[in-house]
Amino acid sequence: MGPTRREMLALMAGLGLAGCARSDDRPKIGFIVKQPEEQWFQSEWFHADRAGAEHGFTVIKIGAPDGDRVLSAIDTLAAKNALGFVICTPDPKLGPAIRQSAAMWGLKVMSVDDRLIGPDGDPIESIPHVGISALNIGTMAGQVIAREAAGRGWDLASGEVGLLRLAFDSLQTGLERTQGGRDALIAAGLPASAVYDAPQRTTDTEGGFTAANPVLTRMGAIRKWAIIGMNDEAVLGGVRAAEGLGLSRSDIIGVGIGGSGSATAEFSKANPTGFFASILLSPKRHGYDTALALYRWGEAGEAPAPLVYTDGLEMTRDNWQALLAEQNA
Ligand code: FCA
Repeated sequence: MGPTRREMLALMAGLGLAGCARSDDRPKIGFIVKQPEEQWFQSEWFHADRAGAEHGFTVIKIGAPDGDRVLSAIDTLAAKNALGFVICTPDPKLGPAIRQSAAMWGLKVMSVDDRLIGPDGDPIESIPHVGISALNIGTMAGQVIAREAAGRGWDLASGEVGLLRLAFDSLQTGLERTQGGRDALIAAGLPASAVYDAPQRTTDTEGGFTAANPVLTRMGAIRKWAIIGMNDEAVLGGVRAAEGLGLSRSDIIGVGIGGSGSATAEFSKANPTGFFASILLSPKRHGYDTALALYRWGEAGEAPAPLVYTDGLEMTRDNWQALLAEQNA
C-alpha cells in the first residue's frame, strides 16, 4: 500500500522546507476567498499582506470558487505547515466540511464576510467570524436612495418609481443587506408593490446584469428606477441593464455596497452615471485585522473575538477620495 494522504502531505511539507528555507522561515497563514477577481477580495488580500509584513508572517492567498477547491486549498495549507486560515467561503453550507478538514490538520479557522453554517442550518458559533452589519448597511443604502429621490423630486408613493432588488437570498448577509434597503424605502413611502426582485445566479456584475435585464424589460412602463443589491457589482449590473434599455442617469439611483475599486472606477468617470453612491466597507478590518487575529491565535494561542460586525460609510462622487485617504491613513 502506498503512503496515506497525511504522509504524502508531511513529505511535501518536508520537501518544501528543504527546498526554500529562507521564504519558509516566517510563520504562515492562509487567506482563502471565493471570488479572487472581485475588487473587494483583492483589497482584503492587500491588507492581509500588510498585516503579515508588519507582524512577521506570510499570507498564502488562495482563490477557491467551489467546494473542491476549498478542500484542496486546506490540504495545501496543511502541507505548507500553515498555522490556519481565514476564509470567505464560496458556499456557507461547506461549514461542516471546512471545520472537519481544519480540525484534521490542526489548523485554526476564522470566517470573514460570509458566515459558515452547520448541518442544522444555524451559524457555526465555534468558528470566529468578522462580517458586516448587513441590515444596518442595507438600511443606509435605502436611506441614501430616499434622500436622493426626494432631491430629484421623485414621488416614491406614486407608483412611477420602481425598486429593483438584485437578490441573492441564499446568502444570509445578502438577504439582510437588501431587506434593509427595501424596508428603508418602504418606510420612506414606496409601496411594497413597487419592489421588483431580480434573483441573481452569481454575485458579480454579469450576474446582476443578467438578473436585472428581463425584469426591467418586463416592467418597461416604469421609467424611474432605484437599484439595490448585496454589493457594488450587483448594482452596477443593474445600472448597466437600465442604461441599456435607454434610461438616462437622471432616471436611475443605484446604491451599492463595498466602496472598493468597482465603485471608485464609476465615480472617477468624467460624467456621473446611474451608480449614485456606495456604502464603503472596511477591507482593512476584514483583511488586516482578521489575518493578524488568526496569526496571533495560531502563534500565541490568543483566541479571536467570536463575532465582530463592522459598519459602513456613505460614499459618493463628491467624497470618495477624501474617504479613502482617511481610511488608508
Ligand atoms: C460578500 C460579498 C462581497 C462583499 C463581502 C463583504 O462576501 O459577496 O461582495 O460584499 O460580502
